[in-house]
Amino acid sequence: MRTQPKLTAISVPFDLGAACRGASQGPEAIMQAGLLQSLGILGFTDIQTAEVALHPGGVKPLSAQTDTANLHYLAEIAALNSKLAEQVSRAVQQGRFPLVLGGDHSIAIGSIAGLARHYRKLGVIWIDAHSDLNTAKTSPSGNIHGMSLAVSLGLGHPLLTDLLQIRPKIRPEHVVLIGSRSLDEGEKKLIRSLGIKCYTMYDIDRKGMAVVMQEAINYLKDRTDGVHLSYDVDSLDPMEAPGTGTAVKGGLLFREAFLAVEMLCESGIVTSAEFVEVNPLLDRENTTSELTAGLICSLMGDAIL
Ligand code: Z70
Ligand code: MN
Ligand code: MN
Ligand code: MN
Repeated sequence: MRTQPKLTAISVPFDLGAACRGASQGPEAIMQAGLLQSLGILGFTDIQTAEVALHPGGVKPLSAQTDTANLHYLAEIAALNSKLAEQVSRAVQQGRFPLVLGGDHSIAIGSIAGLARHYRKLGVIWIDAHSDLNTAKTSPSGNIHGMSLAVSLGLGHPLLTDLLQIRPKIRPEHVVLIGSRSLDEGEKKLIRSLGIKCYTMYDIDRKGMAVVMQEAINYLKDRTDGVHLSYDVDSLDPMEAPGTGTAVKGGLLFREAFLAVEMLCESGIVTSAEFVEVNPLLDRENTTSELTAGLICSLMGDAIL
């Protein structure tokens, strides 16, 4: 068995970036699916766990939603992500692979901020039914989980874009979107104007997942100094992953989803990852949390043979 990297699994029980509650219970459900035991069997002998929460211990004061100009829970999301950025940065500094368990997708703001302190040309693979490229101006919902990629590109409220005093965190030519099928008008405009590489479900159907992933890997390999995988489980078809807040029909099938992470594993380019939007309250017999744990294991090195 090969020597596995040191891991820090960072649980982020947070869901104020999403429209509905429940993704805050995602990390616990993924852990309950046996993630750490499975990684242990794969030879990960050095796994540290950490939790980043607004209210450690789970005591949440009931407060009114802080609503700043179409940015629901702006203050809470900024505070949470600033903690997460420090935690992710610490893991990298200690030579450990940061594996972040969400939580809604607004936590990508903190993950990417922490990574940006160490990688000057950070690549991001964003596997998602959505592109999360809205700003307060274009967002139809005001939910910040639909804005986290835009924020990382430097677009949005300064409380979010300026975390760790680095802005922008990433560049558009270092981003690859995979699985897109529900894009708002403003997001489409931004993808076109910034020239962001985007593999929609149309492209996956036309070319096949193997070709799409190989292109994405080749594209990022030479131009980046690290690659973060940001995996939103709503990229999966709702038949495969019912336990998520905004399921969108026509998504990735089980085999496509596994092939993608297996090819990423084989490529060796991934230096950090996060898995987000698992909502156990909407799940069916833990299908989605178990699938997510399986995808994480395959990304980290669970060879079939
Ligand atoms: C829509 C918005 C979104 C996830 C929903 C939806 C965004 N584009 N992201 N669920 N994971 O409200 O901005
Ligand atoms: Mn998302
Ligand atoms: Mn999504
Ligand atoms: Mn949602």
